[in-house]
Amino acid sequence: MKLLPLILLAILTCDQVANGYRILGVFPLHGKSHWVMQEELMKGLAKRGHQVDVITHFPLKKPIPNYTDISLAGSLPPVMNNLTADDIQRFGSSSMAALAHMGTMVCQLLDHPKLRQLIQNPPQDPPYDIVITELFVSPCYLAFGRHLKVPVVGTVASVFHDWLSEVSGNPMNLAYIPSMFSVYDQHMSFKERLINVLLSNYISGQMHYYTNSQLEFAKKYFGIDVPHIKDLYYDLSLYLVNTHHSLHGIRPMTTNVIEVGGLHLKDDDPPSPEVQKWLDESKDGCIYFTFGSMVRIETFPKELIQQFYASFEKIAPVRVLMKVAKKEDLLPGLPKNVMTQSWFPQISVLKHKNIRAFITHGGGMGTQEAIYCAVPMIGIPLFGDQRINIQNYVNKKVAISLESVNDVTEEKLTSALNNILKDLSYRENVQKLSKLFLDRPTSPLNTSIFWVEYVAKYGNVLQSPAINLYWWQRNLLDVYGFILAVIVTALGVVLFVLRKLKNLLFGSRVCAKKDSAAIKSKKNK
Ligand SMILES: *[C@@H]1O[C@H](CO)[C@@H](O)[C@H](O)[C@H]1NC(C)=O
Ligand SMILES: *[C@@H]1O[C@H](CO)[C@@H](O)[C@H](O)[C@H]1NC(C)=O
Ligand SMILES: CC(=O)N[C@H]1CO[C@H](CO)[C@@H](O)[C@@H]1O
Repeated sequence: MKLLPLILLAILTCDQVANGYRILGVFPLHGKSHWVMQEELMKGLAKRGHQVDVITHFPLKKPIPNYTDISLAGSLPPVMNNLTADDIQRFGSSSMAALAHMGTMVCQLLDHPKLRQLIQNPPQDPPYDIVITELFVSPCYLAFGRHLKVPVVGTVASVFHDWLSEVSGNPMNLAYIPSMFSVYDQHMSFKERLINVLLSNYISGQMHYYTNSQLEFAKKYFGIDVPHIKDLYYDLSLYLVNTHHSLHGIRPMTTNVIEVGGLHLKDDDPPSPEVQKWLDESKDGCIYFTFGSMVRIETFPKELIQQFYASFEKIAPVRVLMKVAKKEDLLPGLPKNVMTQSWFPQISVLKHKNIRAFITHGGGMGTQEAIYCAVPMIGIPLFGDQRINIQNYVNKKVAISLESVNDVTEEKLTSALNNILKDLSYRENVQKLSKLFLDRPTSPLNTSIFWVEYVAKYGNVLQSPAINLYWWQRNLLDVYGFILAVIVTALGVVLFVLRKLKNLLFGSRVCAKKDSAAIKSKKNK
């Protein structure tokens, strides 16, 4: 009788091993905020019993079974805690050309000895079953799939990029889907829709145009020769996108585009005893302030830091926790109600019952953490998609925006802080939004694992047939054009026949009149 559970267990274990895939994770981008999503996915796959090898700039601190790092650490200058106020000014004005150029720089890592070794001698025992890579501005890495003859999964750490719509065949109806670089919501006026169409087509065109030169890497390192960079995207079997309808709106997704927003969210380590004590003793509430993992607040101009200090002093006895990478570079005169640390376990801090608000630059991951922990936000966008992220939360009435870091004054910040602290509607709204965001049939990690295994098992079966059509076929312009031509021709024929009929019926009388008139005028001369 006791044998049955044992047999079942044995079957289950066998099943696990038999279904264990060998997975190559390709994440050569060195931004920490992009990495957190990839890290959770790859760790989750390893815990599930797959053998994962991961190309990354962030090797695991604590090894876990079945997870092997192919570390690129040190091959690019670090960006974590290394972005100054000047860098941000440059980023703020960066073009698609600059973004694509950064992508090309990341493609140069294909020359890294570890990657060359991997490309020339991919493991055979067992060989890879599937490749997972992050999609942003380095499509050259898509060539790994074709090279290893396995399906490719792409992850997207932000909203689905405008330039992926065409290559995935995902419907991007610009009448109600704002471009990722716009600040529109889903209700656009005529003018906004016009700009949205122009902007989205412009950035997609630019991105494909500027990344097309990355074909040279596909050719040099993989021996793959295709006419256009877009051809590499057609190898993608699945897209895992860090969005969710509760936060990013309602939009159609084709079968192989799966929303897994919040994949990186997990409970953190507890804060240090010092921070825990500070939070517990914040009886009047505490504000958490960070510009994320990359930006160094201490490099901002003295005038700006003074505005922050003055505002924080005014809201005392409410306390502030502030992330500062290098305390020694910070302007002296920090108010007594502010504590700084070089790093905080962010989710544990945001979850603390005394936290009342989050001052953020509006990064995709940090704002999701705020929603997860139901904390209202004050946004100070710095660059990239941060403006639209914050605008989106302002529209949902869970955030107040200070528009730009150049506009921050003591008065504006204090007024925003007082609003958030006193007007309870922000808190109520964010609690509702948090529930909408988290209520799912299964976790985003489990959803991702399911679809990765599905594609590993069945191959390229989810792709949209739309990728085989030209844009004008996809929009049925040829069909509508044909119908229009038929209608115009039919109208022409009817008009022609009518005119002929008219001539037949009344033609002789009219001619006779004309003739007699002509004769008369001749006679008069
Ligand atoms: C910061 O980045 C710059 C390049 O932007 C690099 O030269 C420098 O080494 C980095 N600093 C640190 C401390 O890594
Ligand atoms: C995710 O999957 C694991 C393993 O199958 C399961 O134990 C866990 O309960 C799942 N989590 C959720 C939230 O569904
Ligand atoms: C496929 C694979 O390598 N599976 C291994 C995952 O880790 C467990 C525990 O270390 C091993 O028993 C499996 O063989």
